[in-house]
Amino acid sequence: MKNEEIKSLDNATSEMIRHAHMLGIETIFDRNGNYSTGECKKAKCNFGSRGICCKQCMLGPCRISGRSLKGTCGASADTIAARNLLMMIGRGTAAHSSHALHVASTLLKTARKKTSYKIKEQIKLESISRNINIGKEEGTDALASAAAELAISDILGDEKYMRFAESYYPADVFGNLSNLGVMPSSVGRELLDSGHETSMGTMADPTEFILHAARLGVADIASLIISAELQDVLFGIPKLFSSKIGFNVLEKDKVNVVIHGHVPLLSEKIIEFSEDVQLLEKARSLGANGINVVGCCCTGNDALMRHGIPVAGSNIHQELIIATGLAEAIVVDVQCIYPNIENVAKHFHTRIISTMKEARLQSAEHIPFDEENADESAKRILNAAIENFPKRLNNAFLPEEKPHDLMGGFSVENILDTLTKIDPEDPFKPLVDSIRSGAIYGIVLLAGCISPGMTESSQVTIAKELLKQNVLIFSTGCSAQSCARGGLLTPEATMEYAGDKLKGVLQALGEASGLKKPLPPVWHFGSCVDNSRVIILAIALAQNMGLQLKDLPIAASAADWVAEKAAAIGTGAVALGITVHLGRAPPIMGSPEVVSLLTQKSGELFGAKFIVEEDPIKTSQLLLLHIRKAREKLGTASNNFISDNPKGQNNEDISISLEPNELINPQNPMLLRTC
Ligand code: BF8
Repeated sequence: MKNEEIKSLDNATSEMIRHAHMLGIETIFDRNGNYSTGECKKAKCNFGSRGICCKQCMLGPCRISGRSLKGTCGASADTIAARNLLMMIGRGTAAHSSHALHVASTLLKTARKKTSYKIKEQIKLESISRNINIGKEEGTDALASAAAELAISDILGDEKYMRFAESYYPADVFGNLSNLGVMPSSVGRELLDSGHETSMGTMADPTEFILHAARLGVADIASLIISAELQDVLFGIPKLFSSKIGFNVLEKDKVNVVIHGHVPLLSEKIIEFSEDVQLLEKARSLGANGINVVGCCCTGNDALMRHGIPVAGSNIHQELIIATGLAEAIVVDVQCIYPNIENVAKHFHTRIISTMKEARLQSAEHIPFDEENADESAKRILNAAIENFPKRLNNAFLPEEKPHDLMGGFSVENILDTLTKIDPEDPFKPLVDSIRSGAIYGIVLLAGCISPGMTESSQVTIAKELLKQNVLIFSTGCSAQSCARGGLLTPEATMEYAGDKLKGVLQALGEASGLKKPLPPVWHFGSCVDNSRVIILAIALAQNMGLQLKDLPIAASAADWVAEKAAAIGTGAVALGITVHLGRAPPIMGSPEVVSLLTQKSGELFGAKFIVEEDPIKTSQLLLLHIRKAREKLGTASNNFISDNPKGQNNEDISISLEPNELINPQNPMLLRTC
């Protein structure tokens, strides 16, 4: 990676990359550089990135070009791109629903007294039970069993519709999706069918592929709901915590245990046993001043939301966390775990410990996690980390930059608690009134990943642009961590970045929540699974405003998305009626038909669509335009209209240079880089 590219990252990351280089360690930043240099500006395969490479069978691999407009079997570019997209979304949905299955199965075993977990949120369990219409069982364990069994059936069963989808989505959305044939039966059924349809010589209709992709997206979001809701039952509803983010949350005098991945079943136990008296004594006997658990990626987000555990880094930082030489153990569960961490660890004493059968690494040690013996698994891992402390090498390094303060742990429940203090009779009223008056001009969810290719944080730029315009920002996943590194998750950020009207709202909410400071302008809702919290909140908001979801002045943005899971969530959100911005085009640009389905026809079908734009400033303008159109329907478009946008225009003048035709033209040089 070139020096000038390193300089354009945040200071701590740049410093850690330089340190890794000095030690001869290769990271994602170098490997990404390998794909951005040479004769091509982008050495990535154009056929793959446009979705028109087909390797379904041994007639190929085939790729669509000026010479061959069809695969050997005759499949068109549209068929190939749509089929590839369905497979991508299928993998994302499989990841999320596997997570949901682990959680549901643990809840079921807990209700049957086969685990050491406890049901922490009886009231939430009752509310979930009412939602999914199983309120007749007697007692907590019976209710928990019934909810868990239903969740498992949603994932593996064969009912007409997923109950968590049918009961959590609004009636109008359910009606529309079922009319379109986009309500999923079970995730397993949908994945089986998609595996069949995408097999060679089966489905060839691009529209049917995309409708199936939407069905999987809808199933994906129902899986997120299952995970987040049942995790709350087991581990508690998130609370507002002040914490920190940055490499320097690792502590030189303590045993550092990094919890990384997505499913918090084991990490909850690791956090619990990090306070175990015997283990702490053992750590002290080996010269450590305690056990310091820190997070990475979404397991980190989850631990932050429920325990205030600090975050060391996001997906792109996992190798650099090891390069500090301070991690005794990196404990991984599933998803977003980059295989090279075990190579980086070879330069240090760090033990990489895989724990779940779905995510074994090539040579890392494996301590299997089994929910029926969760305490033993956690203790074994903590013992391994403690025993590793004296083996720390003499090459520990931390960047100069101190960790950033942040506040996280937003949930539907704690927002409602705060609103109830303002209006006990009608808690949603203050929020609804603020939106109608324009004090909150709109709401944008910044979600998804970050990539090594971005030289500055798109999310931070978008957030700052929107906050000026009094748009409230929700955030999840690595995007929330990016906003935290950009200093946007603090009360002080409200004073610095929010427009005056939004500032007033956040000050009132901060007072009501007992903070004596404003709430931060970016509300960190947790991991990517917790996008479901935002969707549940949006559904409740729509109901309280007497609107459909698709008519709310809200949008979502995955400005730097990387994972298949992001594609699944985004597609599900569009199907539910939430317009989604993507900062990079999905691999579909070789098919005008698929592009049109996702960016135009989806508007007719679902009332929402994908917007693709790389530039963060243009993105904020596009999102504002979307919100403005929604406000026009509310009859409130001119409220609170802002004039201090970058070009000094008022919003009426905002010109959006990315026209739909640009998007659907596969010859668009912006999106089609050739040698
Ligand atoms: O689920 S944001 S890189 S860590 S996929 Fe992964 Fe993307 Fe990060 Fe969490 Ni979400």
